[in-house]
Amino acid sequence: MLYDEKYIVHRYENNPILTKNDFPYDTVAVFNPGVVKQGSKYMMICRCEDSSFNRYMWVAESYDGIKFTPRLHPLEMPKGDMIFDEYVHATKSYWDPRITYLEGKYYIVHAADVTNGASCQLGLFEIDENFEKLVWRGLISEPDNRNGVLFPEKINGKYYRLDRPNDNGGFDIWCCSSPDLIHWGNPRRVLAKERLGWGEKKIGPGAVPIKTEAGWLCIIHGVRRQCTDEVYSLGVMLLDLEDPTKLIGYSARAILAPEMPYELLGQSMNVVFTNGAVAEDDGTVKIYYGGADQVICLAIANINDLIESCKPH
Ligand code: BMA
Repeated sequence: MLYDEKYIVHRYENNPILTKNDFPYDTVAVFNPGVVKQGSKYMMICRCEDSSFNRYMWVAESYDGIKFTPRLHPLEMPKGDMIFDEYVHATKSYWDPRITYLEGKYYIVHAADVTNGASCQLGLFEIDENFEKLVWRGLISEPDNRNGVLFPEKINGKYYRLDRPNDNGGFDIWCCSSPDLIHWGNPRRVLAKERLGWGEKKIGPGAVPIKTEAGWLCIIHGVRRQCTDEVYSLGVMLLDLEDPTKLIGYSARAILAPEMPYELLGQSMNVVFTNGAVAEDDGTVKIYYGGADQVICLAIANINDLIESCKPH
């Protein structure tokens, strides 16, 4: 790791860990992966794009959390569901997958630029434990919403998710609940972008919330304006364990901001963006993130440092 004691998140020194060259097809970019650990194995679903701007979800596997081997082909998409075929598959609109292990099953919330006139909606897949067969569960948000992520357990009998409504929700982070993962309601805003200098334009959830004694630790992203461009950085917030609509704290400073060449220059400039993190037994957290919408990178933090950064400031 590249240790710099000014920071609490440390980049892997051989970043990026996956690039388009690791994939056999006409792949121009691979980024923003969802990641989950199954025993000693890390399962990653990458967001891949080809030169015609088709998107694929592509599984890569690892036994050390660093060297990931992509499979030979992308995941096959389910067939025969009218809504999926018409609104999602028609535009290959499954991107930014976030994988949650919940009650013995693997769920993937993804963003979808649906073709029904609305812009973005959230979609839900289920996948088997070998990550071979996707099952479509439906569109699960109102338009216009993106960056959805499920909590890894029911809380007081209900499922919870974080999401990011666009204009009408003010580009803030919201939390809502559901009895069945399909029908969602009771939306509450948990964090407003105005609180964050590094996310003054937009904020959104990132990786699956991590349960800690201090609360649900959530790695989030924020966007700020910079002259003609936008800068995407990462931060953290802490939510109440019993009621995740209640904010305990958040990091006033970004925990990771673009500064390496692979974060500054790519399909988009100045972007670090996460959909997946793994909390390890040794108290560290592996954060997987997309660099400049082009490559996949790894950074590591100590979980206590992340919690500490959410304390009042
Ligand atoms: C967000 C999402 C991400 C992307 C980021 C930067 O709105 O679309 O997939 O990494 O923009 O372009």
